[in-house]
Amino acid sequence: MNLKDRTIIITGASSGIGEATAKKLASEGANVVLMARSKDKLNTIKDTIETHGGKALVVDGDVTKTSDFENAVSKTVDTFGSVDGLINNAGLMPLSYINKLKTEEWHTMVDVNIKGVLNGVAAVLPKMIDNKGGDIINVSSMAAHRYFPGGAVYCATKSAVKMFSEGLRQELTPKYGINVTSIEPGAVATPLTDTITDEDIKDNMKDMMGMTTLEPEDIANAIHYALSQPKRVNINDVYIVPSDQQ
Ligand code: NJP
Repeated sequence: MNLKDRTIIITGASSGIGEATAKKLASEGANVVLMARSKDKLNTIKDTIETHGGKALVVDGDVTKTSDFENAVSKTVDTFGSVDGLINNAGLMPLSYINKLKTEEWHTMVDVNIKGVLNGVAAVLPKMIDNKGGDIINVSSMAAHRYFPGGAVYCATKSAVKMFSEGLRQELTPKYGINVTSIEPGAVATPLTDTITDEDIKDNMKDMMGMTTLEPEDIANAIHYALSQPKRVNINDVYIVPSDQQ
């Protein structure tokens, strides 16, 4: 399906996968709505998109705040007239070993990685139901398939996103024509690991230097693939890892 003039909100659009996805979808003709907390970065990305002939709107917001999502949907409708898609991509990964009891970081991951996704869905759903269709793409992780050291809470949040996506699909796709996809990437070269404070995990990360990673554009292409299918096709899951990763 052609993305021309479809309006898609992308959370976590200020860097990494979200930024690459915004640029890709805009280059395919979509109106993209860039949501994150870093307004300056979003404005720079919007300028780049517009320089290349695309259309973008910046709405700074925190996905943990329902009012920020409501504001994003309202500004989107005011500017472009509808909301056709939501990419719940914002996320954090402050990995730590459980015995360090970094409980604040656990709660932040639950708030952003899980509740942020729920807030996004709650904000767009009434419009999509009225429109009799839409696309919801949730960025989960290979962490939904397997645990890795220091990832107990992160893996739990991404498992929740994967299973929530399946529930959404079963309840919304046949009844309302809202297609739902869970994207499950392996390692991607982004600043995601910058939030790690556990020194033991940081040491482990040094051992992983040199490991092959995907580029954010690889995930953007997977998201574009899911979005551009004919309406009758629902891509349930995209599990995408570097070719030398087990
Ligand atoms: O990371 P990064 P990625 N409210 O750090 C935003 C998943 N994933 O692109 O608010 C709103 O470049 C933050 O923006 P800002 C991962 O779990 C990745 O890799 O300005 N936005 C930034 O734009 C995540 O779900 C890998 O700080 C908030 C964005 O989130 C998604 O991919 C592997 C926010 C993070 O961008 C994108 O992450 C995998 C808030 N409260 C899954 N908090 C990987 N990179 O290897 C953060 O399996 N953001």
